[in-house]
Amino acid sequence: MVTQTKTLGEFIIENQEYFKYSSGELSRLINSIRLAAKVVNHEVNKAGLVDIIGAAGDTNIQGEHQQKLDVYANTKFIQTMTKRNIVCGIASEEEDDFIAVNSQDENHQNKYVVLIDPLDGSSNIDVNVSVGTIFSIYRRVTPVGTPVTIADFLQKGNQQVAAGYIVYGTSTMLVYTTGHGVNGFTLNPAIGTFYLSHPDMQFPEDGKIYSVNEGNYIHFPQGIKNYIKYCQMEEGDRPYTSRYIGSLVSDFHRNMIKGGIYLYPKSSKMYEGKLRLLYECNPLAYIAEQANGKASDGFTRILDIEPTELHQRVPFICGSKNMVEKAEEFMKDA
Ligand code: AHM
Ligand code: MG
Repeated sequence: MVTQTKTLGEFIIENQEYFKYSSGELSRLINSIRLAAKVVNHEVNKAGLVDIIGAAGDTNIQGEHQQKLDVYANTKFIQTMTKRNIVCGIASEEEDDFIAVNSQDENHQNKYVVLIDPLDGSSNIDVNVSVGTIFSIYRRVTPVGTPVTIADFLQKGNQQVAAGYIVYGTSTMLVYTTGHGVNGFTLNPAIGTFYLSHPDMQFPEDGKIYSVNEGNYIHFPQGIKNYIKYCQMEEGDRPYTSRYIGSLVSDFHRNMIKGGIYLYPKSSKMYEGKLRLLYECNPLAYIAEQANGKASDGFTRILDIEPTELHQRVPFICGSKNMVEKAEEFMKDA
């Protein structure tokens, strides 16, 4: 048997021609994310040794101040992406405002903006549960040659040119799309190379897994309550299985492979929901649609929502197409 061993680097070069603007910049940008992912992965893997080598806030043996992992990941991704002349601005969950990145000649020639959640689910690190990075890439809408503005970041998700995530799990994977399907790459940590392990990933049309923080049930809208009861009902292929890691990337990743639905609805405690539109929901919604899945806020397609602010929250229902449509029916009828 001949096993294919295509690396992420090879895949990026081979698929460059599919990019709408194939100047090579987007490929270089994804390459820089690949590099930062490996550095962050190395640090995340050492997290369990924190008591031995020093907790966040301590000073390590070299006299350097130990950083919290989410701060570390934020710094590494920003540093790596700003070193190349590709990105004109970055927005991050860790930063209150967007960061304007000047090209070396300071002529504002860079064309792309990136929105990123550098380490999502970071509260899970202490208990050795998977965490992830989520990123979203757009072309700027303001003219090249002028400073980047908030308008470059507040674009609808349907304008994304690429999106992806890294899951730091039992193995580390990078999954991304540039609008031509979704491909997953697994890191071989021994040699630091990502290999194509999951070509053309697809959500099964139907699934049997529902993922929601049921502890909040009492605060959910009636439509969501009714849908959860439907999932638990003995009928046909139901009751479904409940699986909730509480780490968005991991829950999404499992549901894409096995078939399932993820719900983070609004509640009487969180009126807008919890998850962030621009760097959590939009990128995962784009990946879901590219993988034959669906993403909605219960009524509207996530990718069609008009953003109004950088850290905006939205209700998020995402996963296998038929399951999301069923949940939307319950929302409409409630
Ligand atoms: P974070 O961005 O502060 O890490 O929060 C996002 C995380 C997601 O990974 C996860 O799906 C969700 O919060 C879990 O929230 P809850 O604990 O309320 O169920
Ligand atoms: Mg987050």
